[in-house]
Parts: sequence; C-alpha cells; structure tokens
Amino acid sequence: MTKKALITGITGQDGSFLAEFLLEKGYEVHGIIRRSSSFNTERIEHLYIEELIRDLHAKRKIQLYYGDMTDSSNLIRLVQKIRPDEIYNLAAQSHVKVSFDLPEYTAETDAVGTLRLLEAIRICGLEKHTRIYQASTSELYGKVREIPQSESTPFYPRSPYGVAKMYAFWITKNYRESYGMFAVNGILFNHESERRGETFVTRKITLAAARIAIGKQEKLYLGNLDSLRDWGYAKDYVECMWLMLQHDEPEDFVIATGKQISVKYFCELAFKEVGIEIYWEGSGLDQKGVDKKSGKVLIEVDSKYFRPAEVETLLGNPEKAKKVLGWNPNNTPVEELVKIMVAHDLKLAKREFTIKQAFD
Ligand code: NDP
Ligand code: GDR
Repeated sequence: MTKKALITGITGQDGSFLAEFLLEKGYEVHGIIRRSSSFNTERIEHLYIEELIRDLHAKRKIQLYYGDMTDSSNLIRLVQKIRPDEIYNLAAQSHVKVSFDLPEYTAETDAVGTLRLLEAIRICGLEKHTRIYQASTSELYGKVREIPQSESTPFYPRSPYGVAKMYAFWITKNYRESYGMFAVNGILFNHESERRGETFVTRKITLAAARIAIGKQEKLYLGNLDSLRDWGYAKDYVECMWLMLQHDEPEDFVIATGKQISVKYFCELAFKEVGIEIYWEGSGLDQKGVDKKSGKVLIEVDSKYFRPAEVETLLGNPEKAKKVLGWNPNNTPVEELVKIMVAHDLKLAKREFTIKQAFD
C-alpha cells in the first residue's frame, strides 16, 4: 500500500526538501499551501510540473490544498479527506525577529496551530493510525543552561517564537501521553540551504557575498556578529524527520551537527568562497568587516537587526539520533554547506545582473 503523508509548510525550505525525499520513497504527498496574492510555490513547482509532464493522465502523487494553521475547520476537513499515515507539521511563522513584531499571530500559528492539527487527528478518530512529527527547535533552549544541549536540557525560550514553539512541544508530548498518539518532537538546530529564506542570516550573507563579488552590492549590514550557532544542511535534516516516524517508539530527538561557529566566521567562509579575504576592525556596534586586498569596508553592524532578547549561543548534542536512528550528523560540514550556498547564489546574482543589463 502506498503511504500517504501530509506536509504543512510544504512551500518552505524544509517542506520542499521533505516532499522530494518522500516522493523518492514512493509516498503519496499531500501539502497545504496558503492563499497569497503572489505565487508562493517556487520551491516545489519542479515537483508537480515535472510530474504533470511525465504522465498527464496518471494519478498525481503530489496534491496541494489551500489551508492555514489558523483555520481548524479547514485542517479537520483535510485530515478527514486524506486520512494520512504520517503528518509533518512544518508550518510556522518561523522568523525569530519577526515574532517580536507579530507575537499574537506567531502564537496562533505556531502554538495553537499545532493544537488544532492534533485535535483534527482526534476528531477524525485517527489517533491510533496517523503518526505526527512536530517541528520543534533549538530556540526552546534560548538562554542556555547546559552546553551542549541534549534532550534533557531545560528550556528557557527568549522570543515569542520560542515561547509559542514551547507550547507546541509540550502539547505534542501531552497528546502522546494522554491519547497514546505516535506524536514526536524533532528538536532541530539551525539548518540552512540554497533554498533558505533570504532574511535568515546565512542566506543574507551568501547572497551578499555573491552580489558584492560581481559588483552588484556595496555593503552587507548585519546585527549580532558574535552569535554562535550549530548550522547543518536542511537536506540532511529532513531525513531525520522521516526516521523519527519510522522508529518503533514515539520519542523526541535533538538533531544537530555538534559543532558551532559565529556569524562572523560564517561571513569569513562565505567571502572566501568568492575570493575575498575579510579581516575585522573595531568592536561592538563599530565592528567592520574589511576586504584585506582593497581596504574597503564590506560589512557593518546595524542595530535594527538586533533582537529585544538574543539567543547568544546554541550547540546541540546529536548522540541520541546517531545511536538510535543511525543518522550521520556530519554528512555536510559547515564549510561544505557554505560552498553549496555560495555557488548557488553566485549563479543567481549573475543571472540578476544579466537581466538588469538587458533593461539598462
Ligand atoms: P520556512 O519559513 O521556510 O517555511 C515555513 C512554512 O510555513 C512555509 O511553507 C509557510 O508558507 C508556512 N506557513 C507559515 N504560516 C502559516 C500558516 N499560518 N498556515 C499555514 N502555513 C503557514 O521554515 P523552514 O522550512 O526553515 O522550517 C520549517 C519548520 O521547522 C518551521 O516550523 C520552523 O519553525 C521549524 N524549524 C526550522 C529550523 C531551521 O533552521 N530551518 C530549525 C528548527 C525548527 P509560505 O511559503 O506561504 O510563507
Ligand atoms: P535564528 O536564525 O534566529 O537562529 O532562527 P537567524 O538566521 O535569523 O539568526 C541567527 C543568528 O544570527 C544573528 N544575526 C542576524 N540574523 C538575521 N536574521 N539577520 C541579520 O542581519 C543578523 N545579524 C546577526 C541573529 O541575531 C541570530 O543570533 C532560525 C529559524 O529558522 C527558526 O525558525 C529556527 O527555529 C531556529 O533557526 C533554530
């Protein structure tokens, strides 16, 4: 029997990689997309367009539906219609800084949205049939109280996003313990890719390095340069989501590389990929990243990118995932991740440049 998976947040970075992964495994993939005034399906178009071309009359293996985590009747109807074997709840207002501007919406989507989905499973009588993965996060650790962070490290979230995800974590665990549901939390540390949203720091840096290298951008403005993060590759991380739902027991797992670097060092790696060596001058708000060859200031700090409360350092301990799921946390080291992202963004920047020249 073909397995059916429902992915919320399918148009996002992780949703697009997960959809590819599950289609490859022979799943029938169902995804929820939001109505928007412009197209929001760029990351997944290749999946259904290729499929349509391949066999116009065959039953499509990927199906998309309009929906929203704030609309419980919609979620109930979709779960009832699809009767999925597995649900991956990836939909979220996922930007930490934006959650300070949209705290209520973030709670509605990320916290109550998760409850709505769990309730939809129960209302449809599928609590013994449907397995659910909840996209939990290292932001739960926030002001860290143990280094590195593992499944037993206490939480201390530092943003409306982190607090909303804390509710989602516990409600998932509570439904597992109360109703015997196969409901699990993947506590994923930062993971990036060439499909990462452009306002997250890694992608902002790789895009800027590419554009600066071809003379299309003057400077890069960043917030806290000293933040430390445990950065992995999104493509490796979606495999874990699936592995967790194939495991015999419903359990929560930390997914991380076990290594951390600073935002500053990520900048150095990205600029090095485009042939620019960066050195640093000044301190605090006056720190500047300077091109060693030309002496030009390429990176400056802008306080508007600081958060009201910052998460200074995150470092995960992936031992449990390694041992129990057989997952390799060091498949893509951060140096390799930077190479993938910069190579992609260089091509993109050159294409933007060509298009602009055509209209000049
Ligand atoms: P993205 O921001 O790239 O994708 C978020 C997805 O959620 C998009 O498809 C978005 O739709 C959708 N979405 C947002 N709001 C709603 C809503 N109200 N109803 C329905 N769909 C909605 O995030 P990522 O792919 O990076 O992350 C996936 C999940 O994993 C998120 O829950 C995130 O919080 C969590 N996470 C991510 C980590 C990371 O480092 N990437 C680490 C740990 C956890 P649209 O495209 O229309 O905006
Ligand atoms: P994060 O990712 O908040 O960890 O959340 P982000 O890339 O936004 O920030 C990482 C660190 O870099 C610092 N920083 C900047 N951040 C942004 N966005 N823009 C800047 O200009 C900038 N300058 C410095 C930040 O202060 C922070 O310390 C991501 C999201 O994917 C969440 O959904 C997910 O849960 C966590 O990762 C794990």
